[in-house]
Amino acid sequence: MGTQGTVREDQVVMEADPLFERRQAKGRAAYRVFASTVFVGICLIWIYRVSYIPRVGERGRWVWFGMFMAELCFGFFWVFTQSLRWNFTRSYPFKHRLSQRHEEKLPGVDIFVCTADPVIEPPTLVINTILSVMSCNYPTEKLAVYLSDDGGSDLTFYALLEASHFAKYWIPFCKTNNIEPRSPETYFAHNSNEQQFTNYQEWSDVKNLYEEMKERIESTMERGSISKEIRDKHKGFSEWNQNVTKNDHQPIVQIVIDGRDETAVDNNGYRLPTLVYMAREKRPQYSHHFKAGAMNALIRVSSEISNGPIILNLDCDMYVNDSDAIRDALCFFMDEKKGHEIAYVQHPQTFNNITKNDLYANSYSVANKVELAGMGGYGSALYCGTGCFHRTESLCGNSYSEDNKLRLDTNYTKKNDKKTVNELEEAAKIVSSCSYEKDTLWGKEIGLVYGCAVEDIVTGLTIQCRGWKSVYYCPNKEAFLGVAPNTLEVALIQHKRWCEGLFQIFLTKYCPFIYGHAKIKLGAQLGYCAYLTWAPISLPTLYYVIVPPLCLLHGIPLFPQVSSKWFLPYAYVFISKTVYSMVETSACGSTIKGWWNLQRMWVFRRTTSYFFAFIDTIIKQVGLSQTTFAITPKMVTDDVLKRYKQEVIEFGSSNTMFTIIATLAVLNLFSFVGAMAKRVTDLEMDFKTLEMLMPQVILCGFVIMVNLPVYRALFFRNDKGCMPHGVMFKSLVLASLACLVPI
Ligand SMILES: *[C@@H]1O[C@H](CO)[C@@H](O)[C@H](O)[C@H]1NC(C)=O
Ligand SMILES: CC(=O)N[C@H]1CO[C@H](CO)[C@@H](O)[C@@H]1O
Repeated sequence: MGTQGTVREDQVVMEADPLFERRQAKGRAAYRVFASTVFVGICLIWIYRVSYIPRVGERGRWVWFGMFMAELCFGFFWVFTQSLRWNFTRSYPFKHRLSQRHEEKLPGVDIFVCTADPVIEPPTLVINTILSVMSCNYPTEKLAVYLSDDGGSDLTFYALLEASHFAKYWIPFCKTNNIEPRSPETYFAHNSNEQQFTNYQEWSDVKNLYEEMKERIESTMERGSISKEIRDKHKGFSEWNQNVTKNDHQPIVQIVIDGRDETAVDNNGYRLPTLVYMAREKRPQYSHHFKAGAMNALIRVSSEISNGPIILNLDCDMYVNDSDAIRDALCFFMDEKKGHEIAYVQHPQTFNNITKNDLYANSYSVANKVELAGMGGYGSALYCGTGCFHRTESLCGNSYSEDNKLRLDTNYTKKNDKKTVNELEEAAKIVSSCSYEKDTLWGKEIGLVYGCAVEDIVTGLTIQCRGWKSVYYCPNKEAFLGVAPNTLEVALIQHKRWCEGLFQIFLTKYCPFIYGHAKIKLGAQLGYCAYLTWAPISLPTLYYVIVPPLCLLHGIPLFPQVSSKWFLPYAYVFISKTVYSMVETSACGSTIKGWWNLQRMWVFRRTTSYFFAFIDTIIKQVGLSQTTFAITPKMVTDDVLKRYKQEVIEFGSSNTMFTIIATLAVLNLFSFVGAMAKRVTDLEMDFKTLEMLMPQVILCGFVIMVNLPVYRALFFRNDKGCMPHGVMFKSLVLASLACLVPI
């Protein structure tokens, strides 16, 4: 009888409208036909290379083999990128249905914010992120916000305390006036015209409070230490004695706001969310495993304190731009039919400081709107390390099973209700100590995986291989906005780090073809490889921007002549790929100039970041060096910022990457000019040779066009962001030497 009741209830639920739905993109069949024709073109190119190898003793025989290898690599890489487009689907949640059906039993959500250095990531940035999540449209007693401070800095702790006081004004202000976005810095920067606001007095009071708080934090930052007066106000400061340094200190856990406490209320009398500061123990003799280590410590600390079944993981510079973001994500987890399979819901990484034409190609609009959605279509969305909602149990190493169906509803939070704040803090300190993970599966099977510079991607892969599905959700209104690099150097260094980690995955046991074999779909395995093989694709790219121009200079043709039928596949593949990417990028909201900037960044990244990453990964694989982790600075001088806003590329440093960029640009220019000069002077060069060199002239011309800003920075600019003279000198010498090498 009891069972019958359950069955009936289930049926009712089954018939209810789903909380989310997936729709396949229109025009998929047309795209597949188009992609197939390009593939035929690629095969013809391969056939041409194999059938026309120069005979032994003829010039350019070895160069020809190189061209074949390069085109083979490009072809395979293209196949990988196609799997991202083959199965393109989009997901749509219905949050009003969630509110109707589940408002009373919404699960607890633990939000993890990670910061690593108070100077590179200023505390004002961090607390803006924290305040934006604290004021989300979600029952506050079910929210718990955790800040992991790997800088172990009392300055960050101080900023968090200030934020906890300001939150009492900010949360009710946001909720009663329904303002967006809820990061005070962004809100006040975009709404300086208070006239529109009905309750002007309240508006200006809150604004003043914010400005004053920011002022206090910034002056404390400048002083570099906390005054005695402030220290005496909170017991937490006693943790920072003279022995505490960034890389050597005891575990510090402070519950700044205890969400269970009935007196912890905002100015309207509503309960505040829990707010916790954590600096896990650091000792020089223990590896701390960078961000993955911090995340794992947060998983354990949160399980002692709030124990929410859902985790949201954000970078410290990533504020919430849509206060309904949590509800949107929960639609996926709480869907009665499919929700129990879902391990995580990844949002795109988007940024609020992209210039109009996206100078450094940081918006990743195509990746965000097309490629990652394509991975989501296989149920294998990538975990990108920020803007991701996780089901706690899947992150903790559990495999997928049918029983997960009921788990979200269980009220986890009850477990800790009896403990005092002190007891909770002590328990949390134990689990955030260095030795806690010794001889456990943390970092291997539980939590985020250690030993990789892109711990997020590999962790996502392991979760999928345990049978879980993951969702990629790209809303029209961006839910989370971060800060993108605004200098070329930082943009390239960031890519190098990603690319290194990605290639490392490819070379280890986590290679999707092996690790994911029979566990994730073949399309997803190929899709992963479109990212994991960034590093090796640098080699054919370098070959293509060095060898054809040099051969042009020396009069060695490498492509079929324009009037030959073999020229057609080259022309077709090149033109169709270019036009398609232009259309795709524009459809994703980019300008044509933005597309052009993307082509340039694509050459820069592949010839520098990816190449260095390739070399470093190989060196690491043979055991000559260790993983390092560079945090990318978010703040730059006004001068640099001005150039960024004007979209002038910043080269002002002697990084080896810039020498490579400059050398390649100069080399192509020399070859082009040299070849033209020869044509004018050398009357013997017959028409046929000229026609045969034409494709190389086009290729070389394309590289020169892409590099126009580089020539400007080398020879015409004189601001601080131009190429340093040393770089100019080196590039001229290297390019001249290369032109002299006999082929
Ligand atoms: C962020 O939120 C604001 C306010 O709701 C909105 O106008 C803006 O379009 C959002 N930004 C992005 C990039 O979606
Ligand atoms: C933190 C940061 O660098 N923010 C900048 C992002 O870019 C815009 C211009 O597009 C600047 O106004 C911000 O200051």
